[in-house]
Amino acid sequence: MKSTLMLGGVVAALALTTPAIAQPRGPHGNPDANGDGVVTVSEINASIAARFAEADRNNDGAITQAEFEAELAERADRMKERAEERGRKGPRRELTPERRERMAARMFERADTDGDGQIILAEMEEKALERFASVDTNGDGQIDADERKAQRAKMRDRMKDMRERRADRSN
Ligand SMILES: [Ca+2]
Ligand SMILES: [Ca+2]
Ligand SMILES: [Ca+2]
Repeated sequence: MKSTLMLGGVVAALALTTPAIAQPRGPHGNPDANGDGVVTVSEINASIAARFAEADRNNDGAITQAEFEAELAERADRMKERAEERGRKGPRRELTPERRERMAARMFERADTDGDGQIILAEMEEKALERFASVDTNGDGQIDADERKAQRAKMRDRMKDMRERRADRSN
């Protein structure tokens, strides 16, 4: 039961700190800017920069925890709206604010690699490139449809694991 309501928030949080390599479509979800079906490092960097600018609300070049939380909340709302537009049911219940805050704090910590309490673009890029490399299994600097598919399958497994672990815990 708990699994479905957590999922929206988890996906939103993942989407904020990691490039959406595996996401096929969506206003912020598709880094394949020129639509040729492969995603390059420069497309990822452009997508990260756009996301960073959006989250850095006061444009001072750093994302604070408050900015991060605000962005996360907005994203979760947007995802819910989009799901509803497509006729799917959103999470049955909202994440409680406490829960969302806790999750945001964890995500923030992970993204703030030097632990100075703010996320700068370089930190996001670094994470993005790490992830890019892990998805680009043949190492040609591009992520093609097959690699994307493999990544999506991996994500699905991860979500499933998370759900199962939650189910175990609530038993
Ligand atoms: Ca800022
Ligand atoms: Ca930092
Ligand atoms: Ca590749």
